[in-house]
Amino acid sequence: MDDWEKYFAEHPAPAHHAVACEEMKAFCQKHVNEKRNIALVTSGGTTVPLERNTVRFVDNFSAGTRGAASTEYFLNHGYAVIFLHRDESIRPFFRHLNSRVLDALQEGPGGLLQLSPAHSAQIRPIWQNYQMVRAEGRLLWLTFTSLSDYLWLLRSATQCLQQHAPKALLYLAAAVSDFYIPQDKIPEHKIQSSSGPHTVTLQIVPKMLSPLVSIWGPELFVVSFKLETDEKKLIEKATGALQKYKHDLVIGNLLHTRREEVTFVTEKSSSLLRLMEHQKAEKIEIEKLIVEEVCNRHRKYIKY
Ligand code: PAZ
Repeated sequence: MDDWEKYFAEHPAPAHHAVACEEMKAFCQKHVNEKRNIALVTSGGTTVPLERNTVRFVDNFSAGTRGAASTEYFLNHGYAVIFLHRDESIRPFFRHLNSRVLDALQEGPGGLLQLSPAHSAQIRPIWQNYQMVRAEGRLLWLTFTSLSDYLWLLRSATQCLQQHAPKALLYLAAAVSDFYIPQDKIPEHKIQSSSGPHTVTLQIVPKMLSPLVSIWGPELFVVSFKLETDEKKLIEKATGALQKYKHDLVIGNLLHTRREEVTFVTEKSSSLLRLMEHQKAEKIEIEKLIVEEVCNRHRKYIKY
């Protein structure tokens, strides 16, 4: 048995997994019938529980901005999107309102709260877009919290999309933990500080890109992201991933500059994509440019 098979054998499927699979199947079938391309966008960080009745867990920085913004741009390009995201992470469309909803409201006739004219003008196109996407049933929301929930959904989504290759792509922007605690080493109940210092040994998560590319979705257009903090390592690690897993594209980014620049790495070349000053001033998001480029490359892949 391969390491990844052992991982799935040791970790039960999340609750309602069968329902999520049925939803994905129906969603894909609908959009294949309507001759649409489909993108799976993964977004946000995974948790690694330290207890079975989880009070504490290991987490990471990702808020899901990249995945949520990219989802909107794939939808703008006519794609249907499966948005596989960390529960409570940033969500497409809603992200434009969440943090400023109270500032955007004012009292209207009869004491009813309504959006101020300025906010209303800003939100209207987003709201219209959202309503259109809803009416067309082009966005499927699936949530995960733990690493194991994420991996189960990722495998099922990839297998489902494989039926629709080459018109389906994977855009793996989630920040997935590289470490986990084996099931038999996780205590049932809350770890007690009265027992003294607690040592946890984290095991390496099997590299799921390997079965993903070679077994679950061999004909899909697969884009993975690589995050580093050390600039010197980025291209080397991105190229290494590409050579090892043989998928289509790695998008490299650095923690502190990820909103402004990314590097597209393929087997043949690497190219930097950086927001220009005027684009920053116009508040253009880098995800708009990333998704444009990914869609171009996917179009060529489909024609091939
Ligand atoms: O979620 P966010 O917008 O804060 O960050 C996006 C990101 C850095 C998690 C993403 O661009 C990325 O690099 N994901 C893959 C991380 C990795 O496993 O290397």
